[in-house]
Amino acid sequence: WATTAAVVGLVLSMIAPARADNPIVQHIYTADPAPLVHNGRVYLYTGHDEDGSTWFTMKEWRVWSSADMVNWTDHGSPMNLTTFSWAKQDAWAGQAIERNGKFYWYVPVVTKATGRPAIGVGVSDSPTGPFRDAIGRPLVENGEIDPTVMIDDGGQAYLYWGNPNLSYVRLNPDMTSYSGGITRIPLTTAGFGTRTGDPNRPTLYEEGPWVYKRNGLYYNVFAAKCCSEFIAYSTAPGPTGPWTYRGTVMPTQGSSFTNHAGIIDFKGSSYFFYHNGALPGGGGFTRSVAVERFTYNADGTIPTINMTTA
Ligand code: FUB
Repeated sequence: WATTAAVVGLVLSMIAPARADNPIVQHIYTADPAPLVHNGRVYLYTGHDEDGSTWFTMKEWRVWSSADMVNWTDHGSPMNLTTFSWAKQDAWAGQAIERNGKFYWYVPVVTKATGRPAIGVGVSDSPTGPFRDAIGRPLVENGEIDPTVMIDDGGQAYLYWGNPNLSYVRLNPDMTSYSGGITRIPLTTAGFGTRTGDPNRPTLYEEGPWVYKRNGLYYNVFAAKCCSEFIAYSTAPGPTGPWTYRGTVMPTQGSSFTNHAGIIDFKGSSYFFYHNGALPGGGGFTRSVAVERFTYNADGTIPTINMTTA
Protein backbone atom coordinates (compact mmCIF):
# COMPACT_ATOMS: atom_id res chain seq x y z
CA TRP A 1 0.00 0.00 0.00
CA ALA A 2 2.64 2.48 1.05
CA THR A 3 4.57 2.16 -2.23
CA THR A 4 1.45 2.76 -4.31
CA ALA A 5 0.41 5.62 -2.06
CA ALA A 6 3.87 7.14 -2.31
CA VAL A 7 3.68 7.19 -6.11
CA VAL A 8 0.17 8.67 -6.05
CA GLY A 9 1.25 11.17 -3.45
CA LEU A 10 4.33 12.17 -5.41
CA VAL A 11 2.27 12.77 -8.56
CA LEU A 12 -0.27 14.74 -6.55
CA SER A 13 2.43 16.82 -4.93
CA MET A 14 3.77 17.73 -8.37
CA ILE A 15 0.43 18.95 -9.68
CA ALA A 16 -1.38 20.27 -6.62
CA PRO A 17 -0.90 20.99 -2.94
CA ALA A 18 -1.37 17.96 -0.70
CA ARG A 19 -4.78 17.64 0.99
CA ALA A 20 -5.88 18.60 4.42
CA ASP A 21 -7.18 15.86 6.69
CA ASN A 22 -5.21 14.20 9.44
CA PRO A 23 -2.65 12.82 9.00
CA ILE A 24 -1.29 15.91 7.27
CA VAL A 25 0.93 13.82 5.00
CA GLN A 26 -0.71 10.71 3.60
CA HIS A 27 1.76 9.36 1.04
CA ILE A 28 4.81 8.78 3.26
CA TYR A 29 5.31 8.22 6.98
CA THR A 30 6.38 11.31 8.90
CA ALA A 31 7.30 11.94 12.55
CA ASP A 32 8.47 14.55 15.04
CA PRO A 33 6.64 17.67 13.78
CA ALA A 34 8.29 21.07 14.27
CA PRO A 35 6.17 23.94 12.92
CA LEU A 36 7.58 27.41 12.18
CA VAL A 37 5.50 30.48 11.32
CA HIS A 38 7.21 32.78 8.81
CA ASN A 39 5.80 35.45 6.49
CA GLY A 40 2.22 34.24 6.64
CA ARG A 41 2.96 30.55 6.14
CA VAL A 42 3.48 27.59 8.42
CA TYR A 43 6.59 25.61 7.58
CA LEU A 44 6.41 22.13 8.99
CA TYR A 45 9.70 20.29 9.55
CA THR A 46 9.42 16.54 10.07
CA GLY A 47 11.36 13.34 10.12
CA HIS A 48 10.66 10.53 7.66
CA ASP A 49 10.01 6.97 8.80
CA GLU A 50 10.86 4.60 5.97
CA ASP A 51 8.22 2.13 4.76
CA GLY A 52 8.19 -1.14 6.66
CA SER A 53 10.52 0.07 9.39
CA THR A 54 10.93 -2.20 12.40
CA TRP A 55 13.11 0.32 14.21
CA PHE A 56 13.50 4.10 13.78
CA THR A 57 14.79 3.92 10.19
CA MET A 58 15.22 7.61 9.43
CA LYS A 59 17.71 9.02 6.93
CA GLU A 60 16.31 12.41 6.00
CA TRP A 61 14.16 15.30 7.15
CA ARG A 62 11.26 16.77 5.15
CA VAL A 63 9.61 20.20 4.83
CA TRP A 64 5.96 21.02 4.12
CA SER A 65 4.20 24.37 4.14
CA SER A 66 0.73 25.85 4.21
CA ALA A 67 -0.88 29.30 4.18
CA ASP A 68 -4.23 28.04 5.47
CA MET A 69 -3.56 24.86 7.52
CA VAL A 70 -5.67 23.01 4.95
CA ASN A 71 -3.63 22.80 1.75
CA TRP A 72 -0.05 21.64 2.24
CA THR A 73 2.83 21.95 -0.24
CA ASP A 74 5.53 19.28 -0.31
CA HIS A 75 9.01 20.84 -0.35
CA GLY A 76 10.80 17.49 -0.40
CA SER A 77 13.88 16.71 1.65
CA PRO A 78 16.27 19.67 1.88
CA MET A 79 18.44 18.07 4.57
CA ASN A 80 19.53 14.49 5.22
CA LEU A 81 22.24 12.51 6.96
CA THR A 82 24.77 13.22 4.18
CA THR A 83 24.40 16.96 4.89
CA PHE A 84 26.53 16.27 7.96
CA SER A 85 29.74 14.51 6.91
CA TRP A 86 30.28 13.41 10.51
CA ALA A 87 26.81 11.84 10.88
CA LYS A 88 26.35 8.09 10.79
CA GLN A 89 22.63 7.46 11.29
CA ASP A 90 19.32 8.45 12.91
CA ALA A 91 17.80 11.61 11.44
CA TRP A 92 15.64 12.17 14.50
CA ALA A 93 13.61 15.02 15.96
CA GLY A 94 14.71 18.63 15.35
CA GLN A 95 13.43 22.17 15.14
CA ALA A 96 14.08 25.11 12.79
CA ILE A 97 14.07 28.81 13.58
CA GLU A 98 14.69 32.06 11.67
CA ARG A 99 17.16 34.75 12.69
CA ASN A 100 18.30 37.72 10.59
CA GLY A 101 16.99 36.16 7.38
CA LYS A 102 18.69 32.81 7.88
CA PHE A 103 17.06 29.55 8.92
CA TYR A 104 18.77 27.29 11.44
CA TRP A 105 17.65 23.68 11.78
CA TYR A 106 18.88 21.86 14.90
CA VAL A 107 18.82 18.08 14.67
CA PRO A 108 20.13 15.07 16.59
CA VAL A 109 22.16 12.43 14.76
CA VAL A 110 24.43 9.59 15.80
CA THR A 111 28.04 10.43 14.97
CA LYS A 112 30.56 8.25 13.14
CA ALA A 113 33.21 9.10 15.70
CA THR A 114 31.37 8.16 18.87
CA GLY A 115 28.36 6.07 17.85
CA ARG A 116 26.34 8.31 20.17
CA PRO A 117 23.89 11.10 19.42
CA ALA A 118 25.01 14.70 19.02
CA ILE A 119 23.24 17.85 17.88
CA GLY A 120 24.07 19.39 14.52
CA VAL A 121 22.82 22.59 12.93
CA GLY A 122 21.91 23.13 9.29
CA VAL A 123 21.60 26.62 7.80
CA SER A 124 19.80 28.00 4.76
CA ASP A 125 18.71 31.32 3.28
CA SER A 126 15.24 29.86 2.75
CA PRO A 127 12.82 28.04 5.08
CA THR A 128 12.61 25.29 2.47
CA GLY A 129 16.36 24.90 2.04
CA PRO A 130 18.57 23.53 0.77
CA PHE A 131 20.34 23.35 4.13
CA ARG A 132 24.09 22.92 4.58
CA ASP A 133 26.05 21.98 7.66
CA ALA A 134 26.55 25.35 9.40
CA ILE A 135 29.75 24.50 11.27
CA GLY A 136 31.04 21.17 9.90
CA ARG A 137 30.94 19.43 13.29
CA PRO A 138 28.47 18.78 16.10
CA LEU A 139 27.28 21.86 17.97
CA VAL A 140 26.63 19.87 21.15
CA GLU A 141 28.12 16.45 21.85
CA ASN A 142 26.57 14.93 24.92
CA GLY A 143 24.90 11.73 23.81
CA GLU A 144 21.37 13.11 23.92
CA ILE A 145 18.58 13.95 21.46
CA ASP A 146 15.60 16.13 20.56
CA PRO A 147 16.70 19.79 20.39
CA THR A 148 14.19 22.63 20.69
CA VAL A 149 15.16 26.27 20.16
CA MET A 150 13.68 29.59 21.27
CA ILE A 151 14.69 33.25 20.95
CA ASP A 152 13.61 35.24 23.99
CA ASP A 153 12.26 38.79 23.81
CA GLY A 154 15.65 40.38 24.52
CA GLY A 155 17.25 38.41 21.70
CA GLN A 156 18.92 35.72 23.80
CA ALA A 157 18.46 32.33 22.10
CA TYR A 158 18.24 29.09 24.04
CA LEU A 159 18.77 25.55 22.79
CA TYR A 160 17.24 22.82 24.97
CA TRP A 161 17.33 19.07 24.45
CA GLY A 162 17.45 15.76 26.17
CA ASN A 163 16.65 12.19 27.02
CA PRO A 164 17.09 11.12 29.79
CA ASN A 165 18.23 14.54 31.04
CA LEU A 166 16.94 17.99 30.11
CA SER A 167 19.64 20.56 29.37
CA TYR A 168 20.15 23.90 27.68
CA VAL A 169 22.78 26.31 26.40
CA ARG A 170 22.62 30.01 25.63
CA LEU A 171 23.23 30.35 21.92
CA ASN A 172 25.28 33.27 20.63
CA PRO A 173 23.66 35.64 18.10
CA ASP A 174 25.28 33.62 15.28
CA MET A 175 23.03 30.71 16.36
CA THR A 176 25.87 28.28 15.65
CA SER A 177 27.91 28.60 18.84
CA TYR A 178 27.13 29.07 22.51
CA SER A 179 28.55 30.83 25.53
CA GLY A 180 28.94 29.33 28.96
CA GLY A 181 28.53 25.69 29.73
CA ILE A 182 25.72 23.23 29.38
CA THR A 183 23.16 23.64 32.18
CA ARG A 184 21.18 20.63 33.29
CA ILE A 185 17.64 21.50 34.38
CA PRO A 186 16.77 19.81 37.69
CA LEU A 187 14.16 17.15 36.95
CA THR A 188 12.10 17.55 40.10
CA THR A 189 8.66 16.05 40.55
CA ALA A 190 7.29 19.54 41.23
CA GLY A 191 8.65 20.62 37.89
CA PHE A 192 7.94 17.61 35.74
CA GLY A 193 5.42 15.38 37.50
CA THR A 194 5.79 12.08 39.31
CA ARG A 195 6.52 8.79 37.59
CA THR A 196 6.06 5.52 39.43
CA GLY A 197 7.70 2.19 38.69
CA ASP A 198 11.11 3.39 37.49
CA PRO A 199 13.54 4.42 40.23
CA ASN A 200 15.91 5.81 37.57
CA ARG A 201 13.24 8.15 36.25
CA PRO A 202 11.34 9.77 39.13
CA THR A 203 9.65 12.38 36.90
CA LEU A 204 7.39 12.10 33.88
CA TYR A 205 9.87 13.88 31.59
CA GLU A 206 11.02 11.52 28.85
CA GLU A 207 12.10 13.46 25.72
CA GLY A 208 11.00 15.80 22.94
CA PRO A 209 10.84 19.18 24.72
CA TRP A 210 9.12 22.07 22.89
CA VAL A 211 9.88 25.35 24.64
CA TYR A 212 8.18 28.64 23.80
CA LYS A 213 6.90 31.86 25.35
CA ARG A 214 3.31 33.05 25.16
CA ASN A 215 1.74 36.02 26.98
CA GLY A 216 4.67 36.29 29.36
CA LEU A 217 4.63 32.61 30.35
CA TYR A 218 7.25 30.05 29.29
CA TYR A 219 5.97 26.62 28.28
CA ASN A 220 7.85 23.34 28.07
CA VAL A 221 5.67 20.74 26.35
CA PHE A 222 7.27 17.30 26.34
CA ALA A 223 6.80 13.59 25.75
CA ALA A 224 6.11 11.89 29.08
CA LYS A 225 6.72 8.40 30.40
CA CYS A 226 7.90 6.06 27.72
CA CYS A 227 6.75 3.66 26.46
CA SER A 228 3.27 4.60 25.78
CA GLU A 229 4.10 8.24 25.72
CA PHE A 230 1.65 11.00 26.43
CA ILE A 231 2.24 14.72 26.04
CA ALA A 232 2.52 16.79 29.21
CA TYR A 233 3.73 20.28 30.03
CA SER A 234 5.32 22.56 32.57
CA THR A 235 5.43 26.34 32.80
CA ALA A 236 7.93 28.82 34.21
CA PRO A 237 8.28 32.56 34.75
CA GLY A 238 11.55 32.57 32.78
CA PRO A 239 13.36 30.58 30.09
CA THR A 240 15.51 28.74 32.61
CA GLY A 241 12.75 27.96 35.12
CA PRO A 242 11.82 27.24 37.77
CA TRP A 243 9.41 24.84 36.06
CA THR A 244 6.06 23.82 37.50
CA TYR A 245 4.30 20.71 36.24
CA ARG A 246 0.88 21.53 34.73
CA GLY A 247 -0.46 18.15 33.60
CA THR A 248 -1.44 16.28 30.48
CA VAL A 249 -1.92 17.88 27.07
CA MET A 250 -2.56 14.78 24.94
CA PRO A 251 -3.24 11.42 26.62
CA THR A 252 -1.68 8.19 25.39
CA GLN A 253 -3.64 7.32 22.26
CA GLY A 254 -3.15 5.39 19.04
CA SER A 255 -0.60 2.81 17.93
CA SER A 256 2.64 4.79 18.14
CA PHE A 257 4.44 4.32 21.44
CA THR A 258 6.12 7.70 21.00
CA ASN A 259 4.56 11.10 20.57
CA HIS A 260 6.19 14.44 19.88
CA ALA A 261 4.67 17.91 20.21
CA GLY A 262 5.01 21.22 18.36
CA ILE A 263 2.81 24.25 19.09
CA ILE A 264 2.20 27.52 17.22
CA ASP A 265 -0.18 30.44 17.02
CA PHE A 266 -1.11 31.19 13.41
CA LYS A 267 -3.63 33.62 11.95
CA GLY A 268 -5.57 33.94 15.20
CA SER A 269 -5.71 30.25 16.16
CA SER A 270 -3.51 27.91 18.18
CA TYR A 271 -2.38 24.58 16.75
CA PHE A 272 -0.99 21.46 18.39
CA PHE A 273 1.08 19.16 16.14
CA TYR A 274 1.84 15.57 17.13
CA HIS A 275 2.38 12.15 15.58
CA ASN A 276 0.67 8.79 15.71
CA GLY A 277 0.34 5.59 13.70
CA ALA A 278 -2.86 6.46 11.86
CA LEU A 279 -1.95 5.59 8.26
CA PRO A 280 -2.44 2.03 6.96
CA GLY A 281 0.66 0.09 8.01
CA GLY A 282 1.28 2.69 10.69
CA GLY A 283 2.72 2.07 14.13
CA GLY A 284 5.64 2.90 16.37
CA PHE A 285 8.16 3.06 13.52
CA THR A 286 5.79 4.12 10.72
CA ARG A 287 4.30 7.28 12.14
CA SER A 288 2.26 10.17 10.77
CA VAL A 289 2.17 13.84 11.69
CA ALA A 290 -1.21 15.36 12.54
CA VAL A 291 -2.54 18.63 13.95
CA GLU A 292 -5.42 19.84 16.13
CA ARG A 293 -6.66 23.39 16.53
CA PHE A 294 -7.23 24.33 20.17
CA THR A 295 -7.94 27.28 22.45
CA TYR A 296 -5.89 28.09 25.54
CA ASN A 297 -7.86 28.40 28.74
CA ALA A 298 -8.28 31.96 30.05
CA ASP A 299 -5.47 31.45 32.59
CA GLY A 300 -3.04 30.29 29.88
CA THR A 301 -3.27 26.62 30.72
CA ILE A 302 -3.56 24.15 27.85
CA PRO A 303 -6.74 22.06 27.57
CA THR A 304 -6.65 18.32 27.03
CA ILE A 305 -6.35 17.67 23.30
CA ASN A 306 -7.37 14.35 21.77
CA MET A 307 -6.23 12.80 18.50
CA THR A 308 -8.87 12.95 15.77
CA THR A 309 -7.25 9.96 14.09
CA ALA A 310 -4.99 7.58 15.92
O1 FUB B 1 11.79 9.89 15.81
C1 FUB B 1 12.81 9.35 16.62
C2 FUB B 1 12.57 9.65 18.07
O2 FUB B 1 11.29 9.17 18.48
C3 FUB B 1 12.51 11.12 18.40
O3 FUB B 1 13.77 11.72 18.48
C4 FUB B 1 11.75 11.10 19.68
O4 FUB B 1 11.27 12.36 20.06
C5 FUB B 1 10.67 10.11 19.36
O5 FUB B 1 9.62 10.72 18.66
